[in-house]
Amino acid sequence: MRKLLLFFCTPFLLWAQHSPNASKPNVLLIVADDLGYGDLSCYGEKTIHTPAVDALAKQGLRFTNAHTTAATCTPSRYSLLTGLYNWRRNDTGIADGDAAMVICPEQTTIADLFKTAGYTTGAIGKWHLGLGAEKGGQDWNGFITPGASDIGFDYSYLMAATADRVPCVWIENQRVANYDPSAPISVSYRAPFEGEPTGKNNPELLTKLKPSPNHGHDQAIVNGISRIGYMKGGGNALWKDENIADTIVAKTVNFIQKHKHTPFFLYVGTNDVHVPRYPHRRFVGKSGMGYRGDAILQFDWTVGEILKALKDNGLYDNTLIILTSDNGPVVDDGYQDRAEELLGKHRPWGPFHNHGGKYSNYEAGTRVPFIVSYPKKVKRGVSDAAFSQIDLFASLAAFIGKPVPAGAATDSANYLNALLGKDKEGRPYIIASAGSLSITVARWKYVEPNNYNAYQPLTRTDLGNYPEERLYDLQEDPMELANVAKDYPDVVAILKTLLDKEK
Ligand code: NG6
Ligand code: CA
Repeated sequence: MRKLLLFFCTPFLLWAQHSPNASKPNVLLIVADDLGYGDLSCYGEKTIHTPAVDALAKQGLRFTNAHTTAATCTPSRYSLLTGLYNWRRNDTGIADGDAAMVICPEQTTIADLFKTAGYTTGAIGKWHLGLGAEKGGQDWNGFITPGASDIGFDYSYLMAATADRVPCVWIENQRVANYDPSAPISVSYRAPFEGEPTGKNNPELLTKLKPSPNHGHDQAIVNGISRIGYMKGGGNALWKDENIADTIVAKTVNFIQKHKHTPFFLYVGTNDVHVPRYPHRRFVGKSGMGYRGDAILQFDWTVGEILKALKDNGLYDNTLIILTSDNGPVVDDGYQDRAEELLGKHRPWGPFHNHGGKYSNYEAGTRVPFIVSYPKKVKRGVSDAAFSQIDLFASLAAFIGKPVPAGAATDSANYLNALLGKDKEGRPYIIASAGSLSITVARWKYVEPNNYNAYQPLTRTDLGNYPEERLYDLQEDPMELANVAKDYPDVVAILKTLLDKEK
């Protein structure tokens, strides 16, 4: 009887498995954290080997000229998810772990777009876009609202901010995962909790990583690592840094399996290679570059596992995969992980300015790895088309044949043809923000003058800020060493006008 049932049902099951997805491809967005242009072997690095990402690049399209809108996480992800420039607001800077939602529920996100198109939507991993209605007002022991579900995500499994910021717990569908009632959670970014050890006062408890001097990661201690901010409680719900990548993989694979019969949009933010870098022991010592290199290998493994899950579930060919990073690389970002001294010949910045990565308006701050795979339609190879993450919203709307909702994503334009490899030029100009704004048209990059700090001594970052206007010829000078503004006043005038028009 069972056999007979199976015989009659099989064609239906096969149909059910393939039919809905055939018309609506899945979209998977993998956003690495602080992964530099030079951190992947498919981007030409000989010092590190990233086979899973390289395999994706090999059968997809690898972009050489793709950009974030900002050189840090919160503003960059804000723009990616909303299609709005972060610099139009003054409150999208690096968010505390108890920050309120940076994207208000009234705004339309890329997740809303997919949800209204009949997709199941998910966000897994690093969030860093605030939770709750007001700073410090979250109920970490109950329902945290508003949250990801209010901006279009049906499912969420998130770290509130970064691994170096409290609270160090996973938040699943707006409640602390594995909540431990015996250890109620309190969080403060103002003052320590009485009786709770801190990295500053109890360095003997820092069994896993010590903070770098003066960075400020010397407050609450969780899992033998001190963090930014203070927290109390958490008990069994506290994460173990060495398991973060495994958790992200497990939740992602689970999501893929669960939704394999219906179309999904999944946003996966890896914790790698953000600080504190404390990879699983499977990866420790494997890169020869210390924890930072090992975290890159862990990232590569993460990608491999996710791709495998897509393949195992028969979804790989029908999933548009985009892999990118939220900002450029940084070496010492707050912990004594020996990243600097073990770097050797590795250049996280690739061909761009040394120490001009994260936080900087030099190319390495905002030009990022960007790989697109969709075996059905994406041309294989390398694309030099100019692409900005700001355009993901409108381009993905076009991909699924939906109009951008009225009033939403007003900075986002449709460059789907660039994503698919049909358009070799891409966006006519790229705007990025880090300190000041810059605009790039073809080989020319103009950076507005400003009076911000030129150098960040803690991370040894050259921020690229100058009191006079700058013009770089990226073709001749990808390191942006020579300011040629005085030699090309006409180019400066054109770029400045174009930028002013956008503001
Ligand atoms: C900085 C932190 C840095 C990192 C960054 C956010 C200090 C001195 N440094 O403020 O360690 O957490 O914020 O990184 O506090 S991001 O990739 O999420 O934007
Ligand atoms: Ca980041």
